Amino acid sequence: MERMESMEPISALYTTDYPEIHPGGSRRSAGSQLGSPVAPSYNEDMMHKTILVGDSGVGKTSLLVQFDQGKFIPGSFSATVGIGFTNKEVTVDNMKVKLQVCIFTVTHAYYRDAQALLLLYDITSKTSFDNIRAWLTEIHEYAQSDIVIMLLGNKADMAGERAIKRDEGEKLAREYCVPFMETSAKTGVNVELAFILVAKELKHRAVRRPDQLSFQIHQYVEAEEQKTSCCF
Ligand SMILES: Nc1nc2c(ncn2[C@@H]2O[C@H](COP(=O)(O)OP(=O)(O)O)[C@@H](O)[C@H]2O)c(=O)[nH]1
Ligand SMILES: [Mg+2]
Repeated sequence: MERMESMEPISALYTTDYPEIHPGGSRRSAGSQLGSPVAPSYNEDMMHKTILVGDSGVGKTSLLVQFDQGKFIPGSFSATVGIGFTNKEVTVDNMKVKLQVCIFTVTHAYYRDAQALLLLYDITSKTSFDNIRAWLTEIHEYAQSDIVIMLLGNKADMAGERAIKRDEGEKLAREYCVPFMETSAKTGVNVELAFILVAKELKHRAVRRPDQLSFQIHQYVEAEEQKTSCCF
C-alpha cells in the first residue's frame, strides 16, 4: 500500500487559520514536456502544481488541511485571500511524486500552470453541485488541455443532509470523462487516495511515451475507493 509522507515541516508556514499565502514562492521546474520517442525516466525533483477548485464552503481548505496534517480542524476558515498551499510528497510505485497543492480565489491566471485539479462540490449543497458545470467550462477554457482532473463530492460524512446522490456525481463525472470519488475532509475518507491517484496519473504521464495509452485513473478509483454511501 502506498503511503504519503511529509516532505518538510510546512506547518510553520501556517497558523491554525491557514491564512492564504501570496504567489511568487516555489514554482514547478520545467515539467512534463513530452514528445521524445524514448520514455524518459521519472524526475523525482519535479513539482506538480495541483489546484483545488469549487464553490466557497465546499471544503477546499479542510481537504488541504486533512491531506497536509491528517486531521480536520472544524469551523470556517477565513475567506480565502490569495492562495493557500502545501507541498507534499506522495509515494507512487516506489517513487516520490511531489505535489504542490494550492487554493486560489482568483483562479483564471493560475489554471495555466496547474498540472492537476481537484474539483469539489459539497454533497449537501445542490448549488455547489450545479455550479460544477460552470467550473468545468472555465477549466476547459483556461487550463492546459492535458490537465489531470478529478471530481470530488466532499462532506460524505453528512449523509443525513445529503442533497446530491452519489449516482448524480458519477453521472456528471462520466459526462465529462473525469474520475469521481466522494470524500470527507472530516473523517479523511478517500482524501489521501484522491491525491495518490492524481500523483499516479501525473507520474504516468511524465514518463509515458507518446504512443502509449494514458493510465486509466478511473479503474483505480473503482478498485480502491472506500464507498461512503452506506457507512455513516
Ligand atoms: N462535516 C463536514 N464538514 C466539512 C467537511 N469539509 C469541510 N467542512 C466544513 O465546511 C465548512 C467550509 O469548509 P472550508 O474548508 O472552509 O471550505 P472552502 O471555502 O471550500 O475552503 C467549514 O465549516 C468546515 O468545517 C467535511 O468533509 N465534512
Ligand atoms: Mg478556503
